[in-house]
Amino acid sequence: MNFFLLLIFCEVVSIYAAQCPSGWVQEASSCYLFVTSSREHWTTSSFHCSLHGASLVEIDSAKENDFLRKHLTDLGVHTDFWIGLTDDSLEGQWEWLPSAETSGFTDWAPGQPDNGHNEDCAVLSHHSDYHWNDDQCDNSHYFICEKEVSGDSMIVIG
Ligand SMILES: [Ca+2]
Ligand SMILES: [Ca+2]
Ligand SMILES: [Ca+2]
Repeated sequence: MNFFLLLIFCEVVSIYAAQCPSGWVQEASSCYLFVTSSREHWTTSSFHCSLHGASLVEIDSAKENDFLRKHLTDLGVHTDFWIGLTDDSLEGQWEWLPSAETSGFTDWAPGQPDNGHNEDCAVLSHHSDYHWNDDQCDNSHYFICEKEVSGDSMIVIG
């Protein structure tokens, strides 16, 4: 490989490497952080994501849902993860926060959401093959943050 080609190759690598911060996983136009360092209440999880310029994950499509479920299966931590879905403001009306988008795509586990113990926050449920379950918001779980892929590095390279 001559030097010029090597230079192009390195720049292409740096473009892709720079898209998500270290430790985040890129899929389509989003960066995801799977937080398994501490278990937090739903609200605290949301706050932790905001410190990263992100939000709890908002799942818009079957494709995104499949990616997350596969990634959690591959992680092999066998526990629930908070997602950004809540019906805390109006029982039974599920919305994504902070975007306040009403849920379109859903993937509830059979029999869920059941508001079993006044459950107003959603998890990807390990016991249900990472389909969704509503859980009590003050239970402590790992969580997933999501933010848009940054376009800044593209401008620098260009
Ligand atoms: Ca999303
Ligand atoms: Ca509820
Ligand atoms: Ca439930």
